[in-house]
Parts: sequence; C-alpha cells; structure tokens
Amino acid sequence: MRVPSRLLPSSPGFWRSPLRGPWFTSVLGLVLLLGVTVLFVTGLLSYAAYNPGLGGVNDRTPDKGLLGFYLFDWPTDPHWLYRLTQGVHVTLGVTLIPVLLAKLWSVVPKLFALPPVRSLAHGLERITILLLVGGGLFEFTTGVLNVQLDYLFPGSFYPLHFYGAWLFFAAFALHAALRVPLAVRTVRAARAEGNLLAPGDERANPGVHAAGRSGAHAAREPVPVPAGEPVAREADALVATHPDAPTVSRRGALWSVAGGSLLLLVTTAGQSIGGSLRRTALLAPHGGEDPGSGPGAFQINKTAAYAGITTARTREDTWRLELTSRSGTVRLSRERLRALPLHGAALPIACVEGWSTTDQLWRGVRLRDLAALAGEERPVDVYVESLQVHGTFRHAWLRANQVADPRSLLALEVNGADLTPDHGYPARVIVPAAPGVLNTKWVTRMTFGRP
Ligand SMILES: Nc1nc2c(c(=O)[nH]1)N[C@H]1C(S)=C(S)[C@@H](COP(=O)(O)O)O[C@H]1N2
Ligand SMILES: [Mo]
Repeated sequence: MRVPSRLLPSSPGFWRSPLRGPWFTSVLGLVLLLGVTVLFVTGLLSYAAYNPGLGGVNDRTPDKGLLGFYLFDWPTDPHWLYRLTQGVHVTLGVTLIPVLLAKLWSVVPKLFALPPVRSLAHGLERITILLLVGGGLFEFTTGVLNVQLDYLFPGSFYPLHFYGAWLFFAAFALHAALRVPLAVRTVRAARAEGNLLAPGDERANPGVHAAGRSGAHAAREPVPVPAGEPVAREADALVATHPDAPTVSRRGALWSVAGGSLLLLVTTAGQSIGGSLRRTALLAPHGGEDPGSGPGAFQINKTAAYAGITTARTREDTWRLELTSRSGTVRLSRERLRALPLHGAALPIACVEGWSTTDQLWRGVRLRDLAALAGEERPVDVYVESLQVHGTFRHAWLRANQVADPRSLLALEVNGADLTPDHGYPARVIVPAAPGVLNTKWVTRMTFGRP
C-alpha cells in the first residue's frame, strides 16, 4: 500500500507552515551567530577565572589537553569583572533559548530530507549539523540545569559543559563559515526588495519564484526553483511546498520569538544586576523572593547546615586558623586575628550560576599580611581549606596576584557585623573579580607556596 506522500516527514508536502523560508532562518541564524560567539567567549573566560592552572582542586577538567591553550592569569581588576562576564554568560544563554528553538524549528524539514546523504560533502555537512544541533541542545540544557537545579547529571557539570562547548563551537564555526554569506545575502536581498514579511509573499524568500500570494494556499505543486542558485536551493529545502494558510506574518512570528526572549531576559537579569531589579528575576533561583540573609541580607550559596558546619566546630574557644608555609606553622585564634590590622573592601559575590550581589562591605585581614605572618615575604599562591569535610568547593587555590591585592581579605565581618554562619563565620576569603567558588567560607587552614 502506498502511503500518501504528505504523511511522511521526509515528503515535501509534510511541513506546512508558511513561515518557514530562508529569510526567517537567516535572521535567527545571524542573531545566534553573535549570541553564541559571546556565550563561547564568556564561557572560556569563566573557566580561566577558576585558576585551573593551579591544579586539581580548582581544575574540573584536568584532561583538557590543548583545549586550555588560551588560559591566562585572571586579574583582580576591575573588581566586578566576573559579575559582568558570568552575568552576561548566564543571562544571554537563557535569553537565547527561544531563538535557538525557533531556529531549530525553522530548519526541521531538512532533518528529514531524503536521501539522507547525497554526496561525501553533503554527508560531512550532515554530521556537522548533528554535532551542531546535539551540541547546542546539550550546552543549553546542561547550562540551564546547573543554574536552576545545582546538580543533576551523572558526572560533574563542569567537564560536560566544557567539552560540550568545544564540540558545539567547532561545529558552529564550521556551519557559520558555510552559511553566513548566504544568510547575509538573503537578508540583504530581502531588504532591498522592500516588504518581505508577509507569509506567502514570494519576496519574503528571494530567489524563490513561487506562485505568489494567491499560490500560498492554492499551490499543490512543488515550488519551481531555478537550479544552481544557492539562495534558491536553500529555499527549496525550507519553504513549504503545500503551505497552510498563514495565521501570523513572518514579522509577527519573529516578534513573538523576540518577546519570549525579552520575557526571559527581564525575569533573569535581575539576579546579576541586583538592587530592586532582583525582585523581577522570578526565574532565577537567587532572584525573586530570595533576598538572602545576614547583615545586608545578601544571597547565600550553600548554608552552614548544608555544608555540615556545626557551631561546635566554629566556637571561638576551639576554632583556630592554621597558617602554614615552608618556614613553619602559625595558629591564630579569632581574637588574635581581630587584633591584627583590619582592612575594609567593597566587593561582590559573583557565582558561576550567574547570580551576584552588589558590593558588600567586608572587613578582615589582608591575605598578603597572613602570607607574611606565615613567613612568606612575597605573595605566593595559597591553598585554602575550610572546615567542610565533603563538597567540591570546600577548598581552593588562589594565585599570587590575588594574594597580593590589598583588597583580598580573610573577612571576619561584612556590612558592619560579624559574619553569620551561612556567610562563612568564623572567617571567609573574599577576592576581587574572582568567581564565588574561590571565596571559601568557614576557613580553617591556609598553606602558602606550592608544595
Ligand atoms: N567552604 C565552602 N565555601 C564556599 C562554598 C562551599 O560550598 N563551601 N561555595 C562557594 C560558592 S559556589 C559561592 S557562590 C560563594 C557564595 O558565598 P555566600 O553564600 O556567602 O553568598 O561561597 C563559596 N564558598
Ligand atoms: Mo558559586
């Protein structure tokens, strides 16, 4: 029995939306070209900000090989640097979701096109597309899940998102190299021809000499396409041969994608911008109704209870800070720490999840003073350990340039009061421009210098 050809996704008549066409796909593609490039760059910056060069404690992808070629010493200036780069990374990623989905929707007929492989070149291109679509969905999904749910995947988020990013971007760059010229020509040609936005209007898909507006509904024959023209070949694959009657114009469809993006933007961005905008960040786990706690009421990542920090271990009479270097070990009570010269610094917490605080007023002992106390006259790398027994962020390495910065503190107070247990009492690290993960809470030991 012969299946009527319009019932199969591989048949020309199956995909009916009159919105599909090279113009719609090109506009979305050009938006993604810019957006995904920014996502990739800010993602690489985020990785560099972890100080992965300092070793396994900081480096979640020790097997990266050549992929770490670009790593550099993350600076401490400007002090809001990571707030910016990671805020952009997460906010932009969330905002682009509707664009990504619309773009995939716009080209979905090509996924089913037969024959699956027409030539070697075509076969290679299809493999690239598979990596592109799979990699894109994977990166957006892992990113959103990490931001929303903290953890969920088998294996750590970091290597998955990192290796996935390289794979995705490699395919993306290749795809862009092949398609951007065409997309630009499509958009230019459409603009040159005036109004191109009504569905069914042949001018919406320059190069396609279809039956025109009336034909949009009536056409039952495949759209004739002059062979050989690249624009036309694209159109061939994207434009519905048997389009349904339009219910929205292409411009309208594009506006609804933009509207979806705008909605995500305003319900996310507040978690990074802070102030009263935080209340509009309804979609962000650390926005909306999560004002945080403690003096100044700013956000908390892991609470003391979650980290297993009991008051028995942080009591002033038992807690000690241990400073170690090649020249020996010094132990300080909190009282003796408080008697050291205390300095203030206005610095934010900026989490890899994209949320951040505005500047908080920290007070404590400079890391470089602690290095000197331990016997290191010149700033060196330091390994910071907390009271926490389990958990990825219970310890971290800081680089010498971070130790040297006069604003880098082992903080005892924030916003004019003692640290609360959730914000790291009895003492926590705070470093300008560093990601939140390096600002270790509940510190108990600091080892200066490389082993
Ligand atoms: N010991 C310890 N310190 C830690 C963490 C942790 O899980 N354990 N989380 C880090 C992360 S990921 C962030 S974003 C900041 C958050 O600091 P806050 O809770 O005071 O805002 O603490 C950092 N310090
Ligand atoms: Mo974080």
